[in-house]
Amino acid sequence: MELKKKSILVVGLAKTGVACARFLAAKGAQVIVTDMRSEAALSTQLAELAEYKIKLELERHDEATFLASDLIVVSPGVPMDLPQLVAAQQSGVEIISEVELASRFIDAPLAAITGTNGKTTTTTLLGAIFKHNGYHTFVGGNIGDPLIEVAESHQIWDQVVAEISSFQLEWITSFRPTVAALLNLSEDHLDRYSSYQAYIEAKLRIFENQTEDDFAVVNRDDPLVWRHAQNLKALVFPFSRKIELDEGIFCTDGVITYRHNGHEECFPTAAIRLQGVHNLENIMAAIACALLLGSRPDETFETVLCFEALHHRMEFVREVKGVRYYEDSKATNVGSVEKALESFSNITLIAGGKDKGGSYMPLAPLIKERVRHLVLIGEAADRMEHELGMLTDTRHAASLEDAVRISAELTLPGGIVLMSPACSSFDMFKDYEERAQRFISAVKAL
Ligand code: UMA
Ligand code: ADP
Repeated sequence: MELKKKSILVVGLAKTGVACARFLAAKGAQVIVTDMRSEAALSTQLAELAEYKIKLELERHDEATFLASDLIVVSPGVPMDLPQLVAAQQSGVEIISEVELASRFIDAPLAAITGTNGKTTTTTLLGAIFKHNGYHTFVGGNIGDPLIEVAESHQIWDQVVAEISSFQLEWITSFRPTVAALLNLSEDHLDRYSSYQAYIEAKLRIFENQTEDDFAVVNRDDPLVWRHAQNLKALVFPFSRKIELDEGIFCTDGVITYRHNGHEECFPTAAIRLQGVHNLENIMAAIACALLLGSRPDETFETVLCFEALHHRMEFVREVKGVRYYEDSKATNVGSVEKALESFSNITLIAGGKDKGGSYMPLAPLIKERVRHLVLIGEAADRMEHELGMLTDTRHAASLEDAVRISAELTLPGGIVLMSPACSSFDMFKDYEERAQRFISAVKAL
């Protein structure tokens, strides 16, 4: 792909925009960056670009600049229906996402992981497996380090593992993972998409450019995923914790079995540290990707055995007066909260935050069965009360600290206080990590 002297517009100047602008400028492109934020708000990002010749258009998106560009590279946080993007698309300007740009410069096999939940856990585990197998491995994408850094690094990578969000897939044209995994599908990001179907279609684009030389690792137990896996061009490699498969990976009677081309590998699950049925799914998906891309079974399973749960995903914090406190700040949608509620009983649930537009009703059976008290915070509190409040004792709290205090008063010894919000954190906190730390501090202060 020739970039020299091309006029390239980068939309959004956070992590992705900075990495793209740097990469493109180093390749000799004439780079313009546009962001709705001000120069003062972007001082950190601008400092990172100080040594490059880059034109800035801040606090506005100028349609004329979009239309005059040879290529537009869009950050994931910028919605597809931005009027300036729509106008540029209509006038035939090429528009791509950052992962599309990156993939055009990646030579190594690419394992791409998507799904509503479990992406970060699976991506991290797969990266660890490859590294333990001795591969020089880049791990990035939605997990934190933009994928374009693979190309920027000028290193020769043996494996590239990318966590991929629906946002990143919106502007792909040739992005083609050697192995693409779809872990599950449930409602999320309905503040960005016009419908659940639109979100699903964005996610399914991960398979769009694959051929019969590639693999699609898919959840056989998720009816929606399995239905959409029927017409893929790639070889479908299912995982299941319910049924035995002739080709694929499955878990029965405490043994994970991998079967491919008449070859079989077995791994007993008893000594695995990562707990929960959802994590068993993540583990099987990671093993499948690893073995399909050439990892050795022994090193792969050694990594699985040692792998611990990542922070802020159903993490035990402390026991106070016979009540156990768990923090699940990364549970930002209904699908992940369902897994948390399935893991405990006698629960005081702290939930709420920035509403993403989906329904909370799928939680109703588990709330009714397992949640004794529901303590609500944030912008979503009223809607959650409206949809779930009649099912259990429900309270409102003015802050997270208040919610912890109310929960401590309400919960009897033997009970569980679980913060599993079903919402993003941006109404009250910088991000889910800050929300987690605030919860941990409040619990430690009890
Ligand atoms: N902006 C505009 N105009 C707009 C919208 C946004 O100028 O209309 C600007 C904002 O002012 C801001 C920039 O665009 O300066 C934000 O860009 P961004 O949101 O894409 O932020 P990045 O830091 O580049 O982070 C992105 C991903 N963010 C999102 O998808 C929202 C990060 O995923 C990812 O780690 C990073 O790229 C590296 O690949 C975060 C995320 O929340 C963790 N992802 C969602 C999720 O996991 O649920 C999908
Ligand atoms: P993601 O990167 O997709 O957000 P994480 O691994 O960070 O996934 O986990 C996010 C939340 O989802 C946590 O609350 C975690 O307990 C839960 N979770 C992890 N894996 C799964 C899965 N396979 N199915 C449902 N929920 C999951």
